[in-house]
Amino acid sequence: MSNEGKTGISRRGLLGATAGGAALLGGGITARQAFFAAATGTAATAAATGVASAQSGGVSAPHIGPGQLDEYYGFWSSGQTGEARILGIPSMRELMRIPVFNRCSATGWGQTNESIRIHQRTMSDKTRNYLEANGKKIHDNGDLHHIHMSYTDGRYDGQYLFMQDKANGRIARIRCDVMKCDAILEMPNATAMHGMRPRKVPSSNYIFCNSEDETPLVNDGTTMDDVSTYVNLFSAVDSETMDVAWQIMVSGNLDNCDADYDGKYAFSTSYNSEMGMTQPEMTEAEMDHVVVFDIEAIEAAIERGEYQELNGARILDGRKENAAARLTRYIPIPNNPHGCNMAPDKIHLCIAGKLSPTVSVIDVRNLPAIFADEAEPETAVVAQPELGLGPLHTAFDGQGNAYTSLFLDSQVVKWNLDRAVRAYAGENVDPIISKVDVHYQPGHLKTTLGETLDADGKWLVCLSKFSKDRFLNVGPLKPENDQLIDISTDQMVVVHDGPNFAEPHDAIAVPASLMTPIIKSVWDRNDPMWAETRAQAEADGIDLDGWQDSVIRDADDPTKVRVYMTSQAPTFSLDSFEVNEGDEVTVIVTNLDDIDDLTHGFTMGNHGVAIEIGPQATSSVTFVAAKPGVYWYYCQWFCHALHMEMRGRMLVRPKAA
Ligand code: RUQ
Ligand code: CUA
Ligand code: CA
Repeated sequence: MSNEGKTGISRRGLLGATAGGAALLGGGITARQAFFAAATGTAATAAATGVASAQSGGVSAPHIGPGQLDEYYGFWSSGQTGEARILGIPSMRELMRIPVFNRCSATGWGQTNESIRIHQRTMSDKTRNYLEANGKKIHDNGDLHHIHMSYTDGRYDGQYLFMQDKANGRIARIRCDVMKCDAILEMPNATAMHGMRPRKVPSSNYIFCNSEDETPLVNDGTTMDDVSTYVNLFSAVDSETMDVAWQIMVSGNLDNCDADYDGKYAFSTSYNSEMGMTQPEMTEAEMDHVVVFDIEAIEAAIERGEYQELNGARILDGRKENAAARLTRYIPIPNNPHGCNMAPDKIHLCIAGKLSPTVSVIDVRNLPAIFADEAEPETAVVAQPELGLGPLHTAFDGQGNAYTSLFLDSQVVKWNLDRAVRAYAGENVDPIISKVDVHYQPGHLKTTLGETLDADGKWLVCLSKFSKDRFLNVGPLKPENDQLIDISTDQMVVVHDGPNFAEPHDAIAVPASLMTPIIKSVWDRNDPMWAETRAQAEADGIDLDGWQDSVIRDADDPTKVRVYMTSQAPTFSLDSFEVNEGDEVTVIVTNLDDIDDLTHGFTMGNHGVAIEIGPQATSSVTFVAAKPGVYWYYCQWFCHALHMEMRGRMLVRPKAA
């Protein structure tokens, strides 16, 4: 069978198995047109599929009763909301939100000095100046698509969660012991961090991330009109220091990425191999590609000093024209591929075709010969099953099966990897096992532990982009629909609809038994989160671990006042303090309560100031007391029968006229 026949879009492939697809494509329109048409289509079109739903009745949603705990922690991204979320699986109850790239009214994330330091740690002068010009200290938004946990030897280790911000080109880390963000990296030289994965083996020493949008390498406005100066960079972040380890220039753009289970390679899809600047240009070529990165070769090239340094990052050239360096290889893949998912069999990498109805399966054992120029890049592909319309992402059950989301068909298809490989080799076998309707237009889908060697084949969460008629109408802006699917049998069964706010792109599931010993209920008094605040307190002669009720005026700058207080339910140690109009006031609150679930807050009325202080934590906030008068501060986290009485006054004395 010629490669052409397998990769070309056949009429049968386009029609797929669905009536919806047939109706859409009846007029001889292209797959590309169908993709964009269906993305904005109606529920009726999307749901009118020819394949019977596997929902057979008789299987009911898993009931997790009041007071019962879930079996898995689900860590969810939230897209343009910019936060991370924790849901329980299988109950799909939302347990917590962790602000990362967003501002949070409840916790003061983005407002406390501690969180601003995290935001500003690697901020470039360019960003800082921009923010200052707009009266800001941090970006107020983020676009958090992908969230992944750190690995040791291909298994989750419960230490960190990593996530990216496509909007402002950042990578962040959450510490799993306290479930708070503790580091943000503003990526130098590259924009639009999209695909992001930790290395899986031997450990997640690197976080790999893709820049999706092409820009001039030196993006200072001098070569804007010359598109030939545009590049994309693949970056590796040191997961401990949260700084850039190295970057490598590629041909084309980068979309999603993954890493293998041998610690040798990373992979990125590219939908814009054309380097087009308009949508027609980006979808022009029949074939785009996957870039394969040889991690050891890259490390050796860095070691030999073959890099150029720009803004503190070491950059290698992995573009096609530098093939002789053997840092990268480009494997042709049809038509704007998207998802990039490594199977836990350690062998197969699945690339979803998006505009092609196929998933291309790469056998990583074929890669060494391709790097050695002993085989053509296309020989890496060992299967290319036609699965349906708009394949976006693939998940695995650890039993040799794959699950691919079909955006246009509004379905999940279960298929067998081995059968797909045999079919590609000419055997007459059908890789498809079953399909199930989902509601509607699924993006990512995730199986329990499916991105690890512990894939257990129990649950699949399908993150559907549209909910349309599945819930009460709440206005033109509707929730998403995260559906829970039982995959313990060949017949997939949708057991739960989970409405969710904008816009979970991705999720992972981690057994509660792994996380429970790691997650704390009370902070350590010496936590590094407030190390700088502690240093300031020591300089001020304040013991942050004891009772504090001090108002200290800065010796060098008398317009700066630091107000130290403690909180213990239901009181603040200071029931009033006084400052002068125009003072820059820093309030530092230490929560001396040391029991589970006793969070206090500090809200300064009429000042837009509110922060969370967890049990045994210290937190601080700085504002200018620009309004003479009496202002009450209060605790905004319900903590005690006398919570309402947990308040005090700030007296702002008017400037002498
Ligand atoms: S992407 S819907 Cu941002 Cu993960 Cu595929
Ligand atoms: Cu302290 Cu409410
Ligand atoms: Ca393309």
